[in-house]
Amino acid sequence: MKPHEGLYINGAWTPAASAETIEVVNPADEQVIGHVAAAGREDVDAAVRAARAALPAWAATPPAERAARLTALRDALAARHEEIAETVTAELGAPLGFAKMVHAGLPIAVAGTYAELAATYAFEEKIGNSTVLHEPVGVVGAITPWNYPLHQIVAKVAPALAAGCTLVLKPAEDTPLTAQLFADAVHEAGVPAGVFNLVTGLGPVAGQALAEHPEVDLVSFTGSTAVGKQIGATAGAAVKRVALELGGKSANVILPSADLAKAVNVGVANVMSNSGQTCSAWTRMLVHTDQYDEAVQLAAAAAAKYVAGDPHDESSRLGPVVNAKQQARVRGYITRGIEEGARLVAGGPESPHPTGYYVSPTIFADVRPEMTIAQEEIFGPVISLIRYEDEEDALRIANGTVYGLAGAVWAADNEEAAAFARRMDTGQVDINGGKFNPLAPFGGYKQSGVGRELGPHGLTEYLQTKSLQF
Ligand code: TXE
Repeated sequence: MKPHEGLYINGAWTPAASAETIEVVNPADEQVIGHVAAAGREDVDAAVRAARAALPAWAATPPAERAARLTALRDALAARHEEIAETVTAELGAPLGFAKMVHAGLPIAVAGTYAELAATYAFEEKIGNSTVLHEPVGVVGAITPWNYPLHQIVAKVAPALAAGCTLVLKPAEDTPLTAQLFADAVHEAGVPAGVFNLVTGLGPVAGQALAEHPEVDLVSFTGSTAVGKQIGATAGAAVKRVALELGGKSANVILPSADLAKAVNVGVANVMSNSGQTCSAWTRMLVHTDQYDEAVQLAAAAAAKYVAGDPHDESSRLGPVVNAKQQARVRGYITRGIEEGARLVAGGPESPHPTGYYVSPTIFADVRPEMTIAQEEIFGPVISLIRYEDEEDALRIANGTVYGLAGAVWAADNEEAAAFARRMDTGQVDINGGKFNPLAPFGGYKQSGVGRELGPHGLTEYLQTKSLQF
């Protein structure tokens, strides 16, 4: 797509007051593919004022009409399915097939769920002699990352619109073109001017201005734990609502009764997809000591199938990571793993291609739970295989990080796996490879965040409660 020059404010592409721009780079070949405006404080302020002005009318719009706009938004996104996938491939480097199925397909489905929820949600309920009203929180500042450029946007914007909130979105600087496509879809869907506004820009400038803006009632942030803590502190000081979806170090627990080959293969696929840039990825594989050596062999063989290459080439199963900084960071973690004594059984710190920000699919064996690679989020195609002695040991290891976003448990039957999952300190667990549910709440325990996204739980984040006593 050809980038828009300005910012989408009050229903129109508007020139930015700031003269700064951001370069958009294709991580597969390091070529510049466009430039977008880098909003300054003044631009963010204009966008927030537009959202504030549009709030009363949108909040008072009947839910059925908000649902109709969301249906139109889903349709406008669906009409752009191919273009979204191509754009995500160009600015993130995701293999095109995966981009079509997940990067474009998932957010279209999620937009559909909120069209339905807007129409059916009980925005009013009776409790005894009270009528309880679930009202929009107000103006939302949404700050999103680059790893699932459209999904992260839709997971905030769709429930906010369903709730009757107005928004300003600050997407990641690496993937602004997908955000512009989204703004075009919102416009086409007939969402009234000012209800949704887009300010592309840098995190410490536009993102920070949005998070600090006194006219923003709720900040919804997805990104690094470091920035999340800062945003949480700012919001706390202003007694402002905040939702944080942060990092993870999820455990894939393979109990001795499980189908080992299936659990290992699905586990490797889970981390390799999107080049490991998934906050919920099962980056720690926990295997019983008796099955450990076999699991190491299976994992190394599975990783070898992830051929890194041009995302447009159908034989490529692994794209690059998003930028040079992330590539250096991931390679740094691999080096650290070797230095701390983990055993490399696939991949390594060398890049498989001279150009493009590629990282080799990497498997570490003999990882001890306290090692850096078993504690910190790497955000690349790297898996740590950790040995456990018995179930209690597995549970201690699974729960032994500051994070708690997702996880998986495998066993001969679902009940056995679910019994273990109930004891895990984490927000979402897949039982024996459980099927993805776009209505299930997603979010973190511990330092993985505050609040939930998706489905009705995701909608309540954007609502506040008033009770009338009769
Ligand atoms: O994140 P940042 P980065 C993790 C992952 C990754 C690491 C760094 O471990 O390796 O974070 O990624 C905006 N005020 N995740 O540096 O900086 C920024 O512009 C307000 C996990 O890309 O947190 C972008 O829009 N906003 C993750 C968004 O925050 C600020 C997804 C995320 O960028 C800001 C991505 C500031 N001071 C990374 N500074 C997940 N949970 O899915 C930056 N931003």
